[in-house]
Amino acid sequence: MIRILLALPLLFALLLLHGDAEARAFRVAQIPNGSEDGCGGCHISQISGGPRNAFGIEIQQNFLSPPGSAFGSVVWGSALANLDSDGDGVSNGSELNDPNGTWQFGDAAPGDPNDVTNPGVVDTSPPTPVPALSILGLGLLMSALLGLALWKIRELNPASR
Ligand SMILES: [Ca+2]
Repeated sequence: MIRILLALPLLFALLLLHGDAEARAFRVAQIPNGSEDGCGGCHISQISGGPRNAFGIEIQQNFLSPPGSAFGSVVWGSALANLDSDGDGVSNGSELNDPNGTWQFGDAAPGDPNDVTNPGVVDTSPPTPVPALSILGLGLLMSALLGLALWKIRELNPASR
């Protein structure tokens, strides 16, 4: 029993030290469509947290109330929505379906959840639609190349006719 009592302060200190990178699940509900990426909205891992991504670093440094508090709340609004934390050319608000930062804690998730991308990860931007003419052009090019290849094979091997 005494060993357990002696170990408790050590365990508490370890939790405090480790806790800096731990995801705080309550913050998921403090950003629009936060449940789409879960802890992965701000951290590398969607499940356990770990190191913060660019969006998580932005919030940790500039958008917590009280500032820098381990138990602070996310300050979601136009200032955070207008930034592009991951530098992919799409604002945080656009990635989370709230481009103007008008969503408030407790509101329904805005927009179509299928349009949500991670504001802390560059390669999760919505794919740019490929124009139909590009697809048609690529198809014609591939057909022409295939026809040319077949013609060349027949020319080189007359027995295949
Ligand atoms: Ca972005």
